[in-house]
Amino acid sequence: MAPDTGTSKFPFVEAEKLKSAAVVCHRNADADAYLSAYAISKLIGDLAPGCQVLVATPGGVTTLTKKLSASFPHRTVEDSDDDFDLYVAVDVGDEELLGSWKDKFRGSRGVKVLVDHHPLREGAAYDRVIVDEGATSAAEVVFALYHELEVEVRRDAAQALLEGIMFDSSHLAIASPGGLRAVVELMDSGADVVLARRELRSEPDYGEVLAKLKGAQRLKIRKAGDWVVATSLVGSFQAHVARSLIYLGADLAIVAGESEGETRVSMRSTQRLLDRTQVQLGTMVAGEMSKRLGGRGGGHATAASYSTAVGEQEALEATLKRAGELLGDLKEVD
Ligand SMILES: [Mn+2]
Repeated sequence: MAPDTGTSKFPFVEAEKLKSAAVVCHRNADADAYLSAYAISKLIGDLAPGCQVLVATPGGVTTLTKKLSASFPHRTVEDSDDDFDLYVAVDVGDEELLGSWKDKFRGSRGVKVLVDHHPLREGAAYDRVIVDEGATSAAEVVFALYHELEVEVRRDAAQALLEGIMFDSSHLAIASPGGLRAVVELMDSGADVVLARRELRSEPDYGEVLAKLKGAQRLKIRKAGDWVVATSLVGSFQAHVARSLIYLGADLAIVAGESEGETRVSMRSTQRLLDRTQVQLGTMVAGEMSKRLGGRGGGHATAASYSTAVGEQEALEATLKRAGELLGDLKEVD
């Protein structure tokens, strides 16, 4: 349970005793994770000016995050041998995504806090949890924290949070009401939405473009009643390919691929499919499949993934079978 730190508010350590903190993103940190971590670091700096904060990005960052880190520079490490007074895990979802930091958390004397918009997993080793599953981004949760603590959001943190929200909400298209309210307040704090759009634009990544086009080339179409299910096999960028297949018009996209002895299956569905069928990909497909095949997985209602040791073909077939159980018999379309 939570160590008695004498304070019930974030960061849950008295300011005078808080000398070192690590804000830990999920593996391969995306824009929401990194920018939320950046804003949390600023918040800790405001609350405990004597604290040295670093951002940890286990396994590195995405190409876009790398670009963003030039606009939002912060001392960043992948691993560390140090122990910290405070650990804040942000946007992580599955604890496995903490990489080398997972064991570090378990062995540490420091206070461990989770700030997230993914559902909390049972058995996770946090002392304090700040989770809002209704938020479309971790950045919204961080913004709410500033609000609750009555700390003024300074312009650079406001810009970071705005970009985190926009990144995780398809440029606000799927933003929650709380997310939209946060955006207005962040603009009042000096965040610039035109700048945010420009900064979030990424250079095309040749590997990603190739994966998406190959994914389209290898596309298989099935129907379950009126639902269109698209599947494909690619060695990398499975999530990007699945999202592209949704843009092309599929209701459900399942994309599998093997690399480094592991099969990764990513899936996306439309909001329409979720609304009409109540099929939650994170729990009902990815979570369920990782139980059936061995592995780990989870995610959101319309975006989820799992990894497993079985081959890509077997994983894809098994996932399709699961889709059939939930949506009705699948028929191949020529
Ligand atoms: Mn996120």
